[in-house]
Amino acid sequence: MSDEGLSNLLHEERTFAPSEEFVAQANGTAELFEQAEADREGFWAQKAREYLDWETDFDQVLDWSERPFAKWFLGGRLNACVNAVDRHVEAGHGDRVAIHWVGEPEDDTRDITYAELHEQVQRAANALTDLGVREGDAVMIYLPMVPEAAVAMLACARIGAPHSVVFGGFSSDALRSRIADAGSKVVITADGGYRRGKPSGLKSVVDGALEGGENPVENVLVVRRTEQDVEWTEGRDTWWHEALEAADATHEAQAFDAEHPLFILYTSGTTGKPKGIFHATGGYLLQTAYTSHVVHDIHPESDVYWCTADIGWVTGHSYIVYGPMTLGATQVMYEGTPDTPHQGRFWEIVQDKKVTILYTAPTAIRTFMKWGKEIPEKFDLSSLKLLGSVGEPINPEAWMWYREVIGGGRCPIVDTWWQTETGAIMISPIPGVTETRPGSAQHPIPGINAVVVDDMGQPVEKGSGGYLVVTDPWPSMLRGIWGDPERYQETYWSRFEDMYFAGDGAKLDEDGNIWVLGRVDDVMNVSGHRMSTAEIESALVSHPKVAEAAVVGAADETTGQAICAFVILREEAVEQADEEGEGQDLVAELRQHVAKEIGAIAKPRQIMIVAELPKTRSGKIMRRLLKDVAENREVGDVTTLADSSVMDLITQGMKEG
Ligand code: 6R9
Repeated sequence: MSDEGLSNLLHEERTFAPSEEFVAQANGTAELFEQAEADREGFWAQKAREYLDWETDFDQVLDWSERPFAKWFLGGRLNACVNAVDRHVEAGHGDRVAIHWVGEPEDDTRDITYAELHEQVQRAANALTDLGVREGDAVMIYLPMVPEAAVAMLACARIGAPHSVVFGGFSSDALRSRIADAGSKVVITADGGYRRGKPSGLKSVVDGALEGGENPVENVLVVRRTEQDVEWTEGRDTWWHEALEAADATHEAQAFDAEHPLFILYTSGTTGKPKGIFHATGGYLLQTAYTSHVVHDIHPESDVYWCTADIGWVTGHSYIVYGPMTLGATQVMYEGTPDTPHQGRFWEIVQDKKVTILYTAPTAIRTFMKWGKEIPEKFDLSSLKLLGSVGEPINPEAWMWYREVIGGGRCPIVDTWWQTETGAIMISPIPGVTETRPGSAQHPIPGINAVVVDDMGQPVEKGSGGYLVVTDPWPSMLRGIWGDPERYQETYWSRFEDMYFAGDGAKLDEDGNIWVLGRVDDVMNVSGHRMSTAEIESALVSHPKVAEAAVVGAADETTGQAICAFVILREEAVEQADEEGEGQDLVAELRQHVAKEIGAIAKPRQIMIVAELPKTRSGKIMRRLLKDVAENREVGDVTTLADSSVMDLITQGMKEG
């Protein structure tokens, strides 16, 4: 963000206090802050017993002796699936709708009660056990937004098999490396999913990942969704519905250690290799449930909650499956995109299902702004009482639009900062307490200690910027990077002593509010999805015509950042392109290549073929300068370049191209 943008942000002085009506019903209160401050571990211990059912109570809250490896709720044993499903049925809420599922094709809907969910997870747990899945075995899930995705995750949790969900937009190659990293013996997928009115293949992508070479996969369970033709490998592939029908309808769940790994989720880091972030059962379940209660203000008996994230991202894990379900909430799950079959689809769903709490991303909000307020205005949105935002900084303008146009000026907005690594919300307004400020995530929630520090790790003064760090361990913190404890220590705990470095830059305003500004490392944020520059660069360089590549995230009005690539061709390819005048075809070919290597979401918006890249004398690519070009700015200081004429060449080429 430019300095000018920054000072604009920090002059934002509007505040919005919650209405009396909201405060009167709010779950979160000011006392939470006092309690957490007085005795942080005692606070979390009390919350752990309030929000979760333990088969065996814990005898130690936190063990931080092997820092930065934390253990929470030692001695405690519980089952995440029992907490998210069984106990609601036992408490007499079996008839409550757990999921109002809305398919992308209109009128394709299903309501699933907690009792139905209970039967499904038991059958699925038995089916997985029948396939030989045991406690500790990783199961890969590659599914569209269908209820079976939640069932599959919960069934894994039920038998203590950590799930590894991969977003449906990833390619065979991306799947293959994740299967190998986690050593998954079983993959759960679907024939396909709907995307903008058309069925797209998923099973075929899994088949591609398992072709040639060795892999640990023994069984593939296939959910039937689109009924498209699929290839079938006898002895390996089984239909999900047949496996569940054949399985026993009851399953006795066993409790697992609080520290037992619940799931692995891959996320982009600063190097090309994605990191398998893993979370432990007890602390994760606690903090997702607690934040669903005090931040999203879910009242399970009366609210209809809707989180629009995909289950393949951490937001779907924490705020579709584990948080809301542990509370026994009723929620909407939507399969499709916001513009299928029309641009009012989200608002039609809010109206039809009487959604009270909506949790979505700034990129979606900015898209809705672009489409115009006339669209949501056609629908009755009066059921809404709270709005949430997650995934990237929300600019004050989009925040105000969200508040006025969607929230009718009456709904508090919670701008929630957190990460795959933090597992659950860390910084956010508490909606019945905090006076909200457009564009700022504001303060750590009760129980969490986070600050903004300078280069030396000292807290910054009000009005200054620095790095966002978490100063004390928290229940839902990542327990590590799967198979790579050193990388965990190095990535998060080496920049500042004894503090978790999140990778984000932040500012403190004069009132002490935290403004998260975005990544300070080589990770881009495109529509709220983390993409690593290194990962896309290595995909580009794997193309036979590419010699070198540099990728930057350029500011983009809708997606926050957009992927821009600068590519140097191999000599043969340059000659060929000149002769045949096929520069444009080559750009299309390279974009397609990235889609194949990583997935369609990683396709660069722009690829520029250049003769040289700006490098320092030590050979480091100066992405800052490329970013200036990609954002159409005057190019900054080039004095540290080995060859300062390179930037002239690039900008010249841009003007001509
Ligand atoms: C939950 C999620 C994490 C990164 C994080 C930051 C950005 C998330 C934000 C936000 C500003 C917010 N981010 N929420 N930035 N304000 N409210 O998004 O997890 O995919 O791991 O991304 O997203 O840069 O470091 P994840």
